[in-house]
Amino acid sequence: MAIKLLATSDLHLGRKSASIPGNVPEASTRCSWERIVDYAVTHSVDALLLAGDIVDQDNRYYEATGTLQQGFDALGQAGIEVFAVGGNHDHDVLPQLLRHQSNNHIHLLGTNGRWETKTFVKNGQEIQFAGWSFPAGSVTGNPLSGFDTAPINNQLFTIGLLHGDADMAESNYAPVPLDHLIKTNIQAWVLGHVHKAQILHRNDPLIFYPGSPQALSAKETGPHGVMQLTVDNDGEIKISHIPLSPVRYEHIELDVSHVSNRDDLRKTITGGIMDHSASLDSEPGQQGYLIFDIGLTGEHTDPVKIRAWSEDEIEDYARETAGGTQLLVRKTSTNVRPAVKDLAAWANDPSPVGKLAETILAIEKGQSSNFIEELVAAWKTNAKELQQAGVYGPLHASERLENITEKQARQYILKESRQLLGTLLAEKGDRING
Ligand SMILES: [Mn+2]
Repeated sequence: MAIKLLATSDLHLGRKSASIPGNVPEASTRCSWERIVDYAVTHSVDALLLAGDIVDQDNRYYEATGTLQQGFDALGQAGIEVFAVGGNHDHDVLPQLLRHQSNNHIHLLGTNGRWETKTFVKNGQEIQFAGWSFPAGSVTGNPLSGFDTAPINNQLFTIGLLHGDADMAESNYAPVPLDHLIKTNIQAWVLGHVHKAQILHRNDPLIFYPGSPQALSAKETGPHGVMQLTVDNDGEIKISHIPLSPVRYEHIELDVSHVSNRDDLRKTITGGIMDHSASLDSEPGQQGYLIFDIGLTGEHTDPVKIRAWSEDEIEDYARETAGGTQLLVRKTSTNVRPAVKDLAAWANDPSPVGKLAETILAIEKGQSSNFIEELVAAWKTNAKELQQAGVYGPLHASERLENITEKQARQYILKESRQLLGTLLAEKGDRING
């Protein structure tokens, strides 16, 4: 016999996945909560583990709590227990919700920032959970520094539940060194806060982020779902990812060098989308959405036209796979190299076209110039200001722009230079031809 568990975090009940048109139920994270509960009941799961941020801070009283309670009730009727810790978003709402309802099968561990353990028994097999909940909306200290091993029974298989930022010392969301988690004498750690599913440590102990069960925006590409764990009598643990998200975001690149008319471009886009969706290990499935960001690449004599055609093409773009998944395009970006006969010759020209040609060639060769250095510095300053702007303040570190790097700056400048050169050459061509 074995104990079967489902682990999840960061559902953010009350929020909706971005870029889904209309007011469809699949956009709401309620959809994933219902899928999780349904999966737990139909697959006879023994317990559900929630590692924080199940309820979204901004919508915590509006629609989220009723939805959460309905799921808890269905789990209770099926005899499924829930072990949970609070995260930075739901540190206050979970204790309130659990106080006022008949939720004896729901165990919120480690309230007030104090570690707590609880055992779980099934068919004579006993395991224990150790958990810590956020006492407030942010925690700058390592939550494991207050970790007391005394209440832990070392004879039992132990699973730790913690919402926090592994190996992010500067984080305001319970930064915890991975080394510290490894040394705790706990056999498995279920972590919350990071939305991408990832296994940080395979064995002794197993340490992982199950990730958010529902992808919330185009930044959260790839499969999202829950982790299933089985713990057998000998303490052997197996882990597998169960995709449940009704929406999946993908970024793809398509070469448009061969495109000579609108029809070619349409075929390229549709073909690329179909090929990519067929290649995925998991589509969102029935009544699900696969939403693409498409980067157009290659070399073309008229990148401006490519861009205009692509914008027409993706407006109201909608297809469907044989499996019933809705295919949508959120946006295209054009990074097409202008097919200029002799970019190197242009590079000596004193005109703006020449300056752009020189810049493109230098970045492509990994070289630099004073002009490029100035652009990189300006880009970095702007990116930093954008990142620190008030509107981004409430976002988690994991939701912010990626770190501002030299490489990103150069890629951005290369893309914009190509775009601008294409535009200038197209205008030149218009004048000559006109
Ligand atoms: Mn969080």
